[in-house]
This record gives sequence, structure tokens and C-alpha cells, in this order.
Amino acid sequence: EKDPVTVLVTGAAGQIGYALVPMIARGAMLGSDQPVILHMLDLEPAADILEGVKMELMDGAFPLLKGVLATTDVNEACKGVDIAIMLGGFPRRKGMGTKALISKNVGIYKTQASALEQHADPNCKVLVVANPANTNALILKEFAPSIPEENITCLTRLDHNRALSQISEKLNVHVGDVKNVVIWGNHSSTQYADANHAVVDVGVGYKSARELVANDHWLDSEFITSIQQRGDAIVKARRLSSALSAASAACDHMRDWILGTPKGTWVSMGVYSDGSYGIQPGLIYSFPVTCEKGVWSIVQGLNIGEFEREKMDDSARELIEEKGWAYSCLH
Ligand code: NAX
Repeated sequence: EKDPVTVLVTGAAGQIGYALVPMIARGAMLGSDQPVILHMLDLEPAADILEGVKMELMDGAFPLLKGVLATTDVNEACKGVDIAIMLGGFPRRKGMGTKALISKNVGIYKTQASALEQHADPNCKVLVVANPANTNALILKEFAPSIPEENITCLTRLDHNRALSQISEKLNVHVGDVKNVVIWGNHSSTQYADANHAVVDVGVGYKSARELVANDHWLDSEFITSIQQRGDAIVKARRLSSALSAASAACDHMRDWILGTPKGTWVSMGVYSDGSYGIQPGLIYSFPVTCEKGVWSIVQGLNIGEFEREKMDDSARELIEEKGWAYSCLH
């Protein structure tokens, strides 16, 4: 049997946490042969809820689950972790702008970065889900300098999966037959869902999604906005924000990163920019990536038209602005 992997979930008493921890315990994130130890962190007022989640995890009798820690102590939570899924943060309140949201989260991510830096495995892999996800990840990267920068990522896989889902619905094909959409940029309303390189398995090989969508204009308009607005549509319907799809996307992100992407398939991940596609180096920006043995690489050489360029740059500009706000809170 493999040695257990220790997975930290912050904000584990919240909505996404409740959907995510059983998925991890069942092997959906790291594979059905990988034992796990779960460390769950939340704030003091949620300590009872966290204890309740722990009780349910025990009652799940999951064969892969070798231990559960529920704590409100960030240092204890980070001890020896190999993987950290960051769901915890200050939530966006009604009418709250991004600048205010950043000012609330910078301190949290600075503290958590230091705790990871001091107590986690030095090669710990981090996925930030909490919003503003890209900028929280940027702060975490800056304040955990001994964790390799390629190990700090943020979630745009939910947007990626939403894009696959929109195309599959439009073409009435199974979602598993659609691949290679790209989410560029920030996990925000400036993100650009790009289907120009997407392909669909039509049984005798792949066809371009653009060729198959009869109304070509759809991909440059409604398709993009429907993904930007999908979160709001779910809040409207469920009276709660997306949780199971976010948890599932977090599992997809980590699984593909660690176990590898299938040949010929890429996925979207928020990773630090090395300057690819002219994006300012050091920003945490969503790119198309392939992964092998725990290492991601940005897909190179995609043809970028004028329309795409403008959208990609808009989102980069927003991230530069967010970075500025974050730094102004630190000084
Ligand atoms: P909830 O409010 O249900 O849960 C968040 C939990 O975090 C709460 O239990 C809270 O007590 C805890 N928390 C707050 N500050 C903490 C801290 N400093 N240390 C530890 N725990 C802390 O939110 P939920 O619906 O679970 O969403 C979690 C985060 O994911 C939010 O920031 C949300 O905006 C973000 N999302 C990001 C998505 C993405 O694609 N990147 C999509 C889904 C989601 O909206």
C-alpha cells in the first residue's frame, strides 16, 4: 500500500468543503489507490461545524482515509501537508468591490503562506480556490518563498468545465467528447473563455468546435458571457453559490496536475506567468497547460487573433491592478 498523502483543506466548514472532503476521502482527487490524511482548518466560530464534518467523515468509513484533523490553529493545520486546498477567506459581501475584498484577504493569505512556509512539506502543492483566487495565490506565492513558485496555483478549472459543458449542450454531444477550450486570465468577469482551439470527438476523429457550431457568432458572444455569468445563475437557482461543481473542479485540477493530463488534452490552470503569450511575468494567470508527473507546462504556439489578444490583455490588466491594490495593503 502507498504511504498516505496529507491534504489540507482550509475553510473546510464551508459549503465547498462539505462537498470536497468526501470526494478526497473517496479517492476522486488522488486516485483510488492513494491513502489520505485530511487536515481541516476553519475559524474559531466554525469549530463546532468543523467537528461535525469530522464526525461525518468518520461515519463515512472510507477505506482510504487514514486520519482526520479538525483544527482552528493554522500552524497545526499546515504541519507536514503535501497538498493544500485553500477554500477559506473573507467572503465577498453584497455590494463589496474587489478592492475591498482584496484588503480583507491579503492579511489572511500572508499569514497562511507563512504557516505553510514553516510547517508544510517544502514541495507542497497549493491550489487556491477562495476569491479573488488569482490574487490570493499571488500573495501566497510572495510570502512562501521557499515553496517553489510552480507549486502555487489557482482554480479556473470550474470555468473550463463550464465551457466544455456549454459546448456539449450546444452541439448535443457528450461532455467527454469535447476538449481543449482555454480559460485565459483572471477568475473574474474579465476571464476569456476561448473555444477557438476546442475540438469534438465525432467518432471518426476530431472536428473543430467552431466548424460544428452552426452559428459561429455564438462562440464570440453568448458562450463567453454564459460562462462569466454561470456562477450568478447558480446562486439565483440554488440560493447558494456553486459548491459541488467547484469541489469537483478542484479534484480535477489536482488529479490532472499530479497524475498527468491525457495525451493530446490540455486543461486550464491559474499558474505564474513566465511571460508566455506576452503576459507579464509573475502574475498568476490562467493558461492552457499539460501536466506530466506533477509538473505543468504552458501549451505554446496557439494562434492568437486580434479579438483574443484584446481579451487576454484586458484580464492581465485587471490582475496588474489587483496586484497593486494587494501591495498597497501590505505597506
Ligand atoms: P463558505 O463561506 O461556505 O466557506 C468558507 C469557509 O472559510 C467558512 O467556513 C469560513 O469560516 C472559512 N474561513 C474564512 N476565513 C478563514 C481563515 N482565515 N482561515 C480558515 N478558514 C476561514 O464559502 P464557499 O462557498 O465554500 O466558497 C469558498 C471560496 O471559494 C469563496 O471565497 C468563494 O468565493 C470561492 N469560489 C471560487 C471559485 C473558483 O472557481 N475559483 C468557484 C466557487 C467559489 O465561489
